[in-house]
Amino acid sequence: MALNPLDLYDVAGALTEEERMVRESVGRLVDDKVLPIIQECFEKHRFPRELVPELAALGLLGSSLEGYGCAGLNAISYGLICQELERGDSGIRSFVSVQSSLCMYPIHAYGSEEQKQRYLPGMARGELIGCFGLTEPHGGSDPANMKTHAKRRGKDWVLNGAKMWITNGAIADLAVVWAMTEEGIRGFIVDKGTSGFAAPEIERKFSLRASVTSALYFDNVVIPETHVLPGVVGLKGPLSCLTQARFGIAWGVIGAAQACLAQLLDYSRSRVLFGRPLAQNQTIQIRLADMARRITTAQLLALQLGRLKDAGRMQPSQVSLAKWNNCRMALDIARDCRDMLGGSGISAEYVPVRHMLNLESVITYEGTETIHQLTLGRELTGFNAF
Ligand code: TGC
Ligand code: FAD
Repeated sequence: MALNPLDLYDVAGALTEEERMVRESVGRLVDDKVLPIIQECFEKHRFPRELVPELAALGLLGSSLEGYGCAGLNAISYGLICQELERGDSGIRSFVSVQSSLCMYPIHAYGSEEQKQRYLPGMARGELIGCFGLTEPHGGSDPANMKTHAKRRGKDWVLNGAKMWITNGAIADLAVVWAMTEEGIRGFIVDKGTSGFAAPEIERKFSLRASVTSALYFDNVVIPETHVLPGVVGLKGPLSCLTQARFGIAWGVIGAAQACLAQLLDYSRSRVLFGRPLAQNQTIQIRLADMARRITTAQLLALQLGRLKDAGRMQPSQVSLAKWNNCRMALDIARDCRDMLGGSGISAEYVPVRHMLNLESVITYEGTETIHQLTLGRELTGFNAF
């Protein structure tokens, strides 16, 4: 029996019935609703906001959270959601990552009951959009050196500073913003329209053009105590959110790589050069085989990471290894597929160049490749080399 070139080790066969159903239903959404419009969205630099109700209807927003209208799915299901969405476009997966792992997760994990009731059901329904402000203009890799700060004034807080490269910022109804206080780093929920708060979109991007990226500015923004996340103080607050989102990215990028390889397999069979299909050349076969090897390795890594997460045993450095390996794998495959398409590789008719440009962001955000290498280096040696 011929193997599935996109799933050589039958990872699909290792899934539970529920996980398989999640993957299939998200896959259908991507085939029917994302793929027909996404290239045009990318070209026009437009986030397809009309898809948000569809994502919500399938339970994809805050899918691994319990209660508050969330689906309560396991970690592997969340990974499969990301994988299918990113097969469409990294921008759609980014939207879901930020909404679920970076905005709903901290409210769920660290928020008061009132905050959870106020925000989570609306966010699960896609009626409220969230963003996550950690990175600052002077350097995102070292968030401990945070300049955005909040000072107590009576019963309120006053927030000042700036955040940069914030996904969903300009379309967000609320921002979870991390700021330095006298007690350490704390999380603040800033509602859209709060006086002194602005979220202008960053317009000139070559990457993630179907996603909204913004700056956030805080000029004496008054935040009531009811909008402070009570459950966490310190850098571990935002870093714990990143662990959730990085897990999803490690799965998501597999989808982007699969989309590129699938297109290249078709193309290399039908393109005839020197009297034979491109696919009949040894060097082309070696390149395709190498892609399949790397995708398979990434799939198995993600699956085991998901099992560790579902068992409550996943460690941040394991997530770093997977984010690093799988982003590198996907970016290299997208670039190599672009090359094997020849001149067509730069055409909007083919997916690799869009995935390649997107993956330049994905390998950078949620911790650059270097940050994850150094995280693993620290795990192995015990020395902090940051
Ligand atoms: P360090 O001393 O290592 O840690 C401080 C405290 O945090 C704890 N911790 C973690 N907790 C949970 N998950 C993790 N991944 C954690 N990593 C560390 C740690 O145990 C400690 O706790 P405690 O109780 O002892 O205080 O902190 P450090 O200052 O040495 O920094 C370490 C480093 C460099 C790895 C960290 O700063 C880092 O990860 N930098 C990269 C920043 C980053 O990834 N930013 C991403 C911004 S969000 C984004 O990009 C969204 S894109 C989304 C999209 O569109 O899809
Ligand atoms: P820098 O930290 O300035 O790094 C520059 C270079 O220096 C990198 O190559 C880095 O690897 C290297 N470097 C850093 N430290 C070391 C070291 N110790 N040793 C050797 N090399 C080092 N952030 C959010 O908070 N929320 C979001 O929603 C969000 N969305 C984003 C969406 C997009 C499209 C992009 C591009 C970014 C987004 N980010 C977001 C920001 C992202 O997390 C940061 O870009 C990333 O963490 C890197 O920070 P930086 O851009 O300031 O680069």
